[in-house]
Amino acid sequence: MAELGKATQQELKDISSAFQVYGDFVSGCPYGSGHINDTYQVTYSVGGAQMHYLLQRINHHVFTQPANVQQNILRVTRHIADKLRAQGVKDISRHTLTLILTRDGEPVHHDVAGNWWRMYVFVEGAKTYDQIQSAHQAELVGEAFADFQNMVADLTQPRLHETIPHFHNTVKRYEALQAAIQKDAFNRAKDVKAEIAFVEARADTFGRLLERSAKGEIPERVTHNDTKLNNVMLDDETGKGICVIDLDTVMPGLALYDFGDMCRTATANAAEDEQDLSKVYSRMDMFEAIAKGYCRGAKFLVQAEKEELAFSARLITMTIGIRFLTDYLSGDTYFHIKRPGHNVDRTRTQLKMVQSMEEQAEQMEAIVKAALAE
Ligand code: ADP
Ligand code: GN1
Ligand code: MG
Repeated sequence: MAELGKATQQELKDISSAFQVYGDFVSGCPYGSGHINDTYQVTYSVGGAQMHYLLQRINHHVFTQPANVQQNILRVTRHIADKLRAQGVKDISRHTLTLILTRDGEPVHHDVAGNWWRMYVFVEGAKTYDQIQSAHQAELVGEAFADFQNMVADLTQPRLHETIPHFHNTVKRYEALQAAIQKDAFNRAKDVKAEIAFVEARADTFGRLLERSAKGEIPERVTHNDTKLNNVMLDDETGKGICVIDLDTVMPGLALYDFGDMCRTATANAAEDEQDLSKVYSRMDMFEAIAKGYCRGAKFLVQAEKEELAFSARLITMTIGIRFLTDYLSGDTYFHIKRPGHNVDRTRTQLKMVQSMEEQAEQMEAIVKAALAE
């Protein structure tokens, strides 16, 4: 798929003027470290005050129906805002994303070049972290995502759009990997033999949650589906997880995948693309803290979900590893990369995390039990 180039100042000015913002455009700059969309912070001078906005080009190669994504996000964010208002929460636009509509009243702007853009209120005084800083922070992250699941739990009818079908279906992700290995379009399979073997050796576990879900033991819920650490904004003063962001994949799914993805990123001792694998392992102090924070908020969990919490961390980490590996073999078309081999580095950290979690599986089960008992 074609890489979407970076927007110029003039383009950012023109595009932001399609939205209901007032005052004078000052500047725009690339923002954040997401792998999918193109994110910009734009600054306006409004009545003499500098105001920031978050402008995003939706990756329409990944989200082929951007209008559906935006319908979901509008619904989800309004639903959360209504709940917060009813609870008397102050500063609602710091506690949920708030879309700024276009001048035509639409939640998305489709430009002449065929790109899809959205604008959000910029959440000030809070930031995202690519790596966990403390166990206390991990606990707050677990709590924030559990709160999010609680808030959207009743958004069942009509069903949200499935913005990416089978998103966390590990069996299908593995099939896609096998197809990419077969094709080996870039003659890269030879570089990742050990990684492929690691994945293949565990293939019999990939259907475990899908099977329990098909049997009705694990319920479908409304879930976030991209609960990596840098998709929650933490307040600069209190450290609390105040705003869950990156809502493109909020749709029906399994709560376990959300829990697993928090553990994948927030228990990691090193960056997702760390090249020194001796630094990469899953930290049990962080796992304990996330499990505590999440279980405190997720009182809705049924028995089968409780049984699979520790396993879900391994499974989702494996799934993301499979996706990075598939993207490497297919020529790096899905995830943004900053260097050749970036997706191999990411694959290796994920597989190392899986191995680390396997080695600590018993401890993880004990931690989950204790967290559920609190
Ligand atoms: P991607 O899908 O590419 O990961 P995100 O929606 O997660 O894109 O945005 C990328 C980064 O931009 C986030 O990690 C966060 O740091 C920042 N960000 C996103 N939305 C906001 C917002 N409303 N206010 C302030 N920062 C934001
Ligand atoms: C992507 O958009 P971002 O960077 O928050 C990806 C996730 C992966 C993650 C790996 C829509 O998340 O599924 O887990 O990268 N998002 C999408 O870091 O594919
Ligand atoms: Mg993100």
